[in-house]
Amino acid sequence: MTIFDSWLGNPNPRADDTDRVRELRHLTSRWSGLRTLVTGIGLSGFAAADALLEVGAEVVVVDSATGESQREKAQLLEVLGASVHLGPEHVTEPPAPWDAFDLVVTSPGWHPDAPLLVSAALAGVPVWGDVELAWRMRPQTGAAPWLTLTGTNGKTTVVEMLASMLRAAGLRATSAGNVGTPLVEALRHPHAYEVLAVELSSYQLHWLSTDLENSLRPRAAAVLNIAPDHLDWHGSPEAYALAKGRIYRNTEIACVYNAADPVTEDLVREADVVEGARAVGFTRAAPGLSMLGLVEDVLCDRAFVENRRSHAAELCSLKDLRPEGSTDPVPPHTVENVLAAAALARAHGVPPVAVRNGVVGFTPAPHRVATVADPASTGGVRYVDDSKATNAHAANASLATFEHVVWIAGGDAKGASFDDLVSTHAGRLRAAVLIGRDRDLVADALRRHAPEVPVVVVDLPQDGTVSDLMDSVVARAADLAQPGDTVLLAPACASWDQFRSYGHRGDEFAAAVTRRFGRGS
Ligand code: UMA
Repeated sequence: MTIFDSWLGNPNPRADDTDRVRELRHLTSRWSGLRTLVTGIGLSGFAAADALLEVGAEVVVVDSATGESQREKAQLLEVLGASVHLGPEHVTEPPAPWDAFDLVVTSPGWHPDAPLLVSAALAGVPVWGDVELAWRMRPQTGAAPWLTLTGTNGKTTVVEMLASMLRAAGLRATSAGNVGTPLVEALRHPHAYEVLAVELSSYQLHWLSTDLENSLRPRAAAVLNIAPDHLDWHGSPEAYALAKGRIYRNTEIACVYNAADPVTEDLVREADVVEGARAVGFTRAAPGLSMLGLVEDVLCDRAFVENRRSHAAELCSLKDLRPEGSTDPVPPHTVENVLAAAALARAHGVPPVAVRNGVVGFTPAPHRVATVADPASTGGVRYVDDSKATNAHAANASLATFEHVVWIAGGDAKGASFDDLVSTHAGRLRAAVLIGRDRDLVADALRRHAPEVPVVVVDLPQDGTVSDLMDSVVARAADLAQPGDTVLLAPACASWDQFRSYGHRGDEFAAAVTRRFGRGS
């Protein structure tokens, strides 16, 4: 038992795998007749139920919601042979006595304290997440290796960049996992992939099996960074970090860590890995032995080269990280993201030229430090959408990119505090415009650590829409900004209290900027 299992075992009891499920290692006849309860009919639950039905398992699905999308998916699964129960009354007690089930497969968003999952543990029924299920359902021969990554911030960017590098090397590759495509779905793709770039959330890592020997075995694994997040789900920063650290278990070739984030290196040290697996760091400084890093403006590799004592491979330059024609500064975390993706790709044998081509051919997803209006069209102020900064750690990275900032912040804080963030950046804050349910937490931190900084609170107008809200936010920010400043939407909070998603929040911000400054922005 590792430190992770002992820690995670206590607050959230889990039943060990039974003999019946321990033998489920590949797509063999043993799956047929397996009696499963799938909790959740979202992306991962639907994909898990579908895959289980295809291999002949008996499948019961429960979900507390009864909306149109749940009902449509329920109908489809029922046609395929599942029994589906929707509604809050079905997620407290099992639909039949527990001895009618061999295995529970849970969707990652289900909290470990969910009554049904606690009840399964007490009855000795193992609970796997959809990632464990996908791993066990890989074909016995020729299965694509997994390059896995997790972290508080940057996961989706890095996993897409990694997939881009793998494809640039001529490999049939895709991104899967928390990024959006459930892993069981990626596995069943008609043109089998040669390698998978896998993003794992702390929730998904929590729900890996307790049976280390048969569980996930990544070719290479990375933790990008660890900062407090999802504390309401995991209960403590330690439990969150340890869930993240599970990604290194059974790693075959390289455990990739962030040299600037000692917790990630500690997690490598604690991990049970395959003999011969190496620790490989990435750094924004000159790389030491077994590291990837930056020398002047060149990103280079001193880990996966021959003669690494005296030699480094050139991967790409800082210029390659900017969009064509852009003179925007390269945010420090972008350098780290590229190095992390490159480390995983290099562990899989991708040549330096493909790393560079993968970087150049990569388009970042929206709402990540994206300029939505440049100074020429607004009287000298840059407007930047980093709505994806849904926690303090991400907001820290984007605030660090700009010199003078009118900061738009607030939303659902998910149990976090903002003292470190505000005290670190007090000197660069021109003003703050605060929104959302937990804006007082941000305001309190500003009062404590940046009392000189003007703070404006903007409420959702009565009977108004979020577009009206964003119009006021942009108007107040524009009044406070001086030429040369950046108005930065980097809320350090989730968006769910007022918006459908961080994407919706960012779109509303960009639309409000366009309404104020016109299309040329
Ligand atoms: N449900 C219940 N009871 C509960 C909780 C949920 O009945 O107590 C039901 C909901 O009504 C819903 C279903 O379960 O029908 C949703 O399950 P889910 O929340 O696990 O979501 P999925 O649709 O299966 O999507 C999940 C990931 N969601 C979460 O982890 C919350 C998706 O990550 C992922 O893309 C998808 O699997 C495919 O792998 C999203 C996410 O927000 C992007 N992740 C978090 C993050 O990145 O911070 C971790």
